Amino acid sequence: ETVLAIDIGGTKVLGALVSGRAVSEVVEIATPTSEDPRLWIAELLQRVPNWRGRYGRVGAAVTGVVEEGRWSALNPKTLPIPSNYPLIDMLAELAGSPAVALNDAQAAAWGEFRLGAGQGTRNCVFLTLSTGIGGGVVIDGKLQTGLAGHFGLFRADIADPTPIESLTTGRWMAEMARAEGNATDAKGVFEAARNGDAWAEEVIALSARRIATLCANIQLGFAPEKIIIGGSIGLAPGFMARIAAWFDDLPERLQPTLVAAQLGGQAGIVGIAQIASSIEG
Ligand code: ADP
Ligand code: BMX
Repeated sequence: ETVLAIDIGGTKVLGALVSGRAVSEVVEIATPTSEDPRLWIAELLQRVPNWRGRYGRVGAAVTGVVEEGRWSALNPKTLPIPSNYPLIDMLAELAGSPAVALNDAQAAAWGEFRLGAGQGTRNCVFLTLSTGIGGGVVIDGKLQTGLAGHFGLFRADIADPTPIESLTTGRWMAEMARAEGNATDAKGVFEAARNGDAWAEEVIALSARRIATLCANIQLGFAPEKIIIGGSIGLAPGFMARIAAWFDDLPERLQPTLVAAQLGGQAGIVGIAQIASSIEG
């Protein structure tokens, strides 16, 4: 069955028609800044009027926490989502079909577990290094949903509300660039580093070191067979290797195994399509 699959991140929204692993007609827009999430979906659907009638289900993989069909931000700096927004009802109404929704990294974890780099494992963790840091955990073949896996919100100190994602990924890299007088995004920081700018090199090195710390702690928490890395920052050339280089300092049995998402930036839409196809309705 064909699924209208939508991935809403802090930076971009992807839409596609997905059937199993086959992804067709991907569209991408910058995440809208209007207040009402209904307008975000409407903006995407307006781009693809000819998709009507070509899918039987709709599934959304979204930044933020989804509990009983309701959607909220944990870190409004990643995306300011109205609290307890009735996401599944809105999707079903706009798309005119049965709907499912899950956190973006959880959906991607499921996509990778079933059809990507997590195949053959029983326990794996997916980490998206993107606008923020998202996590999805599969334990004994079962995807953990709701709040579980929100590693980007881990803090170093309960008395300091700054989460690790605000010290490592997209939004932070852009802030660091601004502090250097460069109005650019994380992508621009990677470009600057390739051009030999020392400040950009330092930003990337510090981010990789902090994320290596996070991965080492995840390994102790869940002992996943693999930690699968996705997101545009996670998949930027050389970045995973910089994280993994820190593991050499750990005792061997504590070292995580990092692998790149096989479905790349499509892990979320493939994963949510798998889940949408399996529901009744
Ligand atoms: P989202 O968070 O919306 O799911 P992404 O996974 O694309 O989206 O992550 C967005 C972040 O990745 C932004 O901070 C953006 O600047 C950065 N980015 C996009 N492309 C690249 C690239 N080629 N190299 C490094 N960073 C990138
Ligand atoms: C944040 C949190 C997670 C999300 C992660 C990655 C919000 C709005 N989002 O930790 O739910 O999985 O960001 O999101 O609180 P992305 O936009 O970087 O993919």
